[in-house]
Amino acid sequence: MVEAGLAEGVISRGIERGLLDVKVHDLRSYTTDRHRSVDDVPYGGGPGMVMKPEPLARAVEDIRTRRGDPDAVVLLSPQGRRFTQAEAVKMSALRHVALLCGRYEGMDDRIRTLVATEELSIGDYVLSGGELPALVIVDAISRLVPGVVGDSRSVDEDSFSRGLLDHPHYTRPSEFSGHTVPGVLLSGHHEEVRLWRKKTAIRRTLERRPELLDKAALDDEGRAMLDEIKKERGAP
Ligand code: J9Q
Repeated sequence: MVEAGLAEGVISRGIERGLLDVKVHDLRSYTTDRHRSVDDVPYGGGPGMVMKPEPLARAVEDIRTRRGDPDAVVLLSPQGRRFTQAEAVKMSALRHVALLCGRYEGMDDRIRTLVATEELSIGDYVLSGGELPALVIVDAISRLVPGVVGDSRSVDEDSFSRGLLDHPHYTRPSEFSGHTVPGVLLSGHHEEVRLWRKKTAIRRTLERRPELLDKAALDDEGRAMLDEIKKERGAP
């Protein structure tokens, strides 16, 4: 599943261009028993299986030997702190990150205390394992590595890099199913287009994710727009 995700889109382009180096390690190849067991019954009883610590610890040891010490060993789990764009920015500055994907009901907690340097969650939903969260994190980090995304303006203008939701986008035709494109976008007035996009982004953020505005670093112009929007909407 992870290999399939790495072979597509922005990540595969970054790997092809030598800007990213991503290696997937199969836990089963770090087992020593006949059945190549990566899980076992939980101490204390109960349903489900728990991932054994030894194969994971051996896998990280192998990473240290082959590729040098990682700058972070990240355990993906619903118990982790939330992975945000700010986390992506911090991680994109690291040279080497190891992502540990748990499966089944959980992982022996000594992997967290002895091997992991941090624990991250991509959101509050139940998944079958950490593989898709790991791919999400690789994608978010890869886009921030210079050269991976062709046009760096796309990265700078990306929704969360400004702390706001995006404004709407349109392309041809100018009328589709009876719905037209806002006139200002057809006007050729670059400054008016800039102001419309900024104000629309702020309005959408206020309507859909008001909590983002508390953290967003609005400049004087942005704050004036927010005041205008609130006046237009009337008393809350
Ligand atoms: C390993 N649900 O969920 C959200 N972020 C990470 C996870 C997760 C999960 C199950 C196993 C990670």
